[in-house]
Amino acid sequence: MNESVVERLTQANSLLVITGAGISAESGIPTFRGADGLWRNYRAEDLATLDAFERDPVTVWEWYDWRRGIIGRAEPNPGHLAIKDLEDMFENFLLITQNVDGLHGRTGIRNIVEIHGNLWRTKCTREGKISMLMDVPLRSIPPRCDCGAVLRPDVVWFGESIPSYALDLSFNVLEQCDTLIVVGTSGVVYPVASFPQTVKDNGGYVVEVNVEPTPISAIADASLYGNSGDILPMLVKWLKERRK
Ligand code: BJW
Repeated sequence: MNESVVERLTQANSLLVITGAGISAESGIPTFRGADGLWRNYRAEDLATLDAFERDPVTVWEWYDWRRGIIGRAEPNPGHLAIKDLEDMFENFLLITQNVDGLHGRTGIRNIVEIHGNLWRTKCTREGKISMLMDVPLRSIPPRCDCGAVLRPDVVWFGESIPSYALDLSFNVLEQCDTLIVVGTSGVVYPVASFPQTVKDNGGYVVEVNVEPTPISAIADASLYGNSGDILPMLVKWLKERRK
């Protein structure tokens, strides 16, 4: 582990962690891009847009039903647990996750923004009512609300706005955060892709954890290459030793 990274992290006043699909890869959940990515078999614009859903809700729900099956059997991995440890170590802490799998929540983490929603929640396409739907597999596709309207997953698709409460909280924390750890994201989907640059512009320190370089590597102060389930627990261990 890079000594100066650990040293710098011990001095953090306000720690922000951002995660993407890579943090859940070691729980057996496919990422979106890359060799075994979800987009390899499906075109994003066929599945992750409102247009696609309105055209063919059955195909879109079948994709979510398949993913819910995988995620329902998955457990948080050492990377998720290490981020919960970081929350316990830093007074000012926020996790912004792009993941909709809910695995961070299952570690008991409290300060979390699920910026792209959660695939265990549904939204009524008529009334906008939000509900939980835990059935795996789904009993009927597409699932319907009590009012008879089709339900949609409560997630953010391409071209849709991030919910304002999630965006406001993220921007507030971005403005005051002095240290960012960005984990397992390809850094190509906005607005989150712009967050590391915002932290840099405000004079903050950015550490990237990924198995390979990404566009974020060019602006990060340090890049730690390897599995997040190995690197993050090691980082926590070193931080704890340094604080003794
Ligand atoms: C490991 C590992 C291990 C593997 N350990 N690492 C500005 C400029 C250009 C375009 C736009 C812009 N602003 C908005 C846009 C449009 C669009 C966008 O960003 N397009 C780009 C593709 C160019 N953004 C939006 O539409 C967003 N809305 C918005 O901004 O509203 C306002 C607006 C709209 C339109 C125009 C302008 C403004 C909404 C984005 C919603 C994204 N939704 C999805 C689906 C969510 C639901 C679902 O899951 O079903 O979110 S798409 C998908 O990508 C998903 C992810 O959260 C997101 C990011 O992917 P992520 O997490 O980075 O995964 P991967 O697979 O790409 O990367 C995995 C990484 O892990 C890799 O780097 C691996 O190396 C690594 N890894 N194993 C560590 N073990």
